[in-house]
Amino acid sequence: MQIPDTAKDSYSKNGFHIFKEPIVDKERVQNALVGMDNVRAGKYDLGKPPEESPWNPGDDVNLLCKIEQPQIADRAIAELIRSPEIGEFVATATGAKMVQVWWVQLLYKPPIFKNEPRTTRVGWHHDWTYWKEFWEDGSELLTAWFSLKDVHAESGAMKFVAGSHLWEGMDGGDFYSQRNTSDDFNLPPGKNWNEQLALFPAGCMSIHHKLTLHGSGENTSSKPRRSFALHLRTDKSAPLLRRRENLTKYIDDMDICPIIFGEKVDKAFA
Ligand SMILES: O=C(O)CCC(=O)C(=O)O
Repeated sequence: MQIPDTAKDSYSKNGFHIFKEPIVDKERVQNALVGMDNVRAGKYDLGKPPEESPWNPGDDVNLLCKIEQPQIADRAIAELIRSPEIGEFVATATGAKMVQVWWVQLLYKPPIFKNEPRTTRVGWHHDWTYWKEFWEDGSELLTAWFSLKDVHAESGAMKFVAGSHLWEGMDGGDFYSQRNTSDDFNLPPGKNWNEQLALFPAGCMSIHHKLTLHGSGENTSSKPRRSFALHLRTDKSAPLLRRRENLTKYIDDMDICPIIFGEKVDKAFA
């Protein structure tokens, strides 16, 4: 697999990059689709449930389904998220010596219900808002958003604001906001709100920096949008030990939080 050499420049300039060629083989993607269906149905072939989640089996199927740490519950999802190809692409774009998955979210966005929009939008936010109390300042953290199905504009695709990872003071976004408006942010002088949709085929992914503003609209297609968000760290990161019991609590468990590129090299593991 040829990794595009534009990835590094594009990621550092825009705060995101879209890999439009399939990254892992079709079989792993197909197996993960079955795994996603099983986890949504409460069937756990690894014998354990996922982490406590905003959506649980039996909840309204017309709502955005977000399930935390599904790889604890399902073997095929665990296989997908440990794909070394994902690690190689991320390392190429970031220059990292190590890439570790530290949290995973299953994201299933159903089509809008009988022309009635439900709460399936994702409001503009950056991820650091939710992570900063668990990681040392300056930690290099990013997300690989991996799609199991083709993503079209009408699927409720991810949108990124180009260059926003370089702006200061963009805290205050809200994942669950249904507003989807840039009015909630004060742009730095001279900066423009340039939204870009992340469209790509099944088996591909986008990556985004912890400070890049992103969100997504509702799914007006006839098919669900099906993806995983892999929250990643590089060797230039360290969890705050006093908060270890929270979002970083699995970080020493290599089954749940596999290193997908390089070897453990940071002070958290010293
Ligand atoms: O799936 C979405 O639309 C949003 C996901 C997200 O916020 C993330 O991966 O950081």
